[in-house]
This record gives sequence, C-alpha cells and structure tokens, in this order.
Amino acid sequence: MNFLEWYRVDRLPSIFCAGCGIGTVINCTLSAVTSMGWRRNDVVFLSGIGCSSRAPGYIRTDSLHTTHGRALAFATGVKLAEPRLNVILFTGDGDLAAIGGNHFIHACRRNIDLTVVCVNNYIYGMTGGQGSPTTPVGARSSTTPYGSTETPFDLSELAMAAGANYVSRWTPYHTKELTAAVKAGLETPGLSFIEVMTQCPTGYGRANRLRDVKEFMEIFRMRSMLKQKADRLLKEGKPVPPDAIVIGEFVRRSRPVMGRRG
Ligand SMILES: Cc1ncc(C[n+]2csc(CCOP(=O)(O)OP(=O)(O)O)c2C)c(N)n1
Ligand code: SF4
Repeated sequence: MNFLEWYRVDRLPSIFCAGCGIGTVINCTLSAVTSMGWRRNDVVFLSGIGCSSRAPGYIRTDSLHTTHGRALAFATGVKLAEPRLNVILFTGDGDLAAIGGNHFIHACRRNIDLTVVCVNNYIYGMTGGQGSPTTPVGARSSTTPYGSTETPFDLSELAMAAGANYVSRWTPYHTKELTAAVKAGLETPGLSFIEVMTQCPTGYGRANRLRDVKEFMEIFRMRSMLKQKADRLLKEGKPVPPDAIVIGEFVRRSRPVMGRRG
C-alpha cells in the first residue's frame, strides 16, 4: 500500500487548528507504516480522547477511538486476543500521563508488544488548554494563569524506567528522524514509546505568546539537544540548559515481551 492509501481522504479537512503539529505526527507515522510493507488487515490503530486521539479517524484501517486515558487497556485486549496484529496507539500527554498514567506504567512494565506515539503538546488541547503532567514550570495554561509551579513528568524517562523496550523523542521539526523512530518502534518487539514534543498554537501558544508556528519550529530547532550531547555535558559536570529539549533514541533493548507478534 502506498502512503496515500492509508488516509481516509473523505474525512478531510481534519478538525485540527491551522499550524497544529498533529498532522505531521500522523504523516510520519503513516510513512513508517508504509515502509513496513503492511496491509490494512495487519494493523489496528487505537486512541483515547483528545485532539491527538482523533488521529485514527483519518486512517483507513480498523481502529478504536476509546475512552479518555484507557486506550492502552483496550490495546492490551486487542493484542492478547490477536497477537499477529500490529497495534499502534496515538495519545496525548493528558490522555497518557494524567488519567491514563497507571495504564502507561504498567503497559511499559509488562512490555506489551505495542507502539505508542505520544503527542506531547504540554497541555490538554481539546478541552481548552488546561495544564497537564508535562506543562513546564513557569508555563501558562488556562489552569496555571500565573505559570505552572509543578515539576513535569519526563515521559520518555518514565517509559524507560518502567521497562519499555524502545524509547525515543523527537519534534515535528525532525520529520526524517521521527519517521525512522516510529519505524524502529514498529520493528522492536515489546512496548515502543515515541514521544513527539509538538506545537499547539491554540491551547499552549495562545497562553505563552507562541501563536506563530515558525517561532515554535525555531524553538524546536534551536533548543533540541541530542541525548548523546546531554549525557556528555553531564559526564563533564556541566549543566544541560533547563529549556533544552533532549531528543534522540534513548533505549532499544530486549526485555521479555508480553503479546509477541505471531
Ligand atoms: C473520563 C473523562 N474525563 C475528562 C474528559 C475530558 N477530556 C477530553 S480530552 C481531555 C484532555 C486531552 O488532552 P491530551 O490528552 O493532552 O490531548 P490533546 O487534546 O492535547 O491532543 C480531557 C480532559 C473526558 N473526555 N473523559
Ligand atoms: S487545540 Fe492545539 S492540539 Fe488541538 S487541534 Fe488545536 S492546535 Fe492542535
């Protein structure tokens, strides 16, 4: 199947705001799926609720748009019932790490054979830009109008610590690397977690004077730092800038897997 055949073009235009990064994440994911040579019947997409969780609705395969935070529970059922399927989830930072936080750590601990693509846009986009578990300290949102004071989760570190076999983080600026990362995740048995730090010009941008997508892209370009460089700095006793976005492949390993592909 070619790339365009994966799209439900009849569903376009999408619900996404102009300049939203979710479209880029879908494109990169579908490019990776296309390069795997799979057919429609080989793949199931799942999601919870949120802007990012609308993604499977634009993809022409069987898919489940489930309840907020619970996509991993549904995905576990799909995978255990039909292990030959390649199961891919789209999720947001709120869906995955707030209401769905418990499912996330236990799916990583079990190392279930799923690929999770997380659109981390630092807020709840769909419901009006509320703060999420990844809102940076000092960032404004509709529930943190004077700046967040809470320490955010590092979702990739969390996935690694909980046991996922493959973890990497990129941004919509890094389309080639993101596509390669999703492909690597699809190829790696066990739980693969791909985190994409993504622009939400509406929910996050409006509250933080970042309405201009070009500016967002410039931030992704300028502040991204490869993990190898961040590790080198730490080894030399030098600080990693607090606003750095550490990107790259964080882990690829072979812990025992639940729900191996048949
Ligand atoms: C049980 C339940 N609680 C709350 C909601 C309301 N709700 C819908 S989407 C959402 C947050 C979405 O944020 P995120 O997962 O980060 O996705 P985004 O919209 O930013 O892509 C919330 C709280 C809901 N639909 N169901
Ligand atoms: S609110 Fe944000 S995440 Fe949702 S579609 Fe608009 S830009 Fe994208």
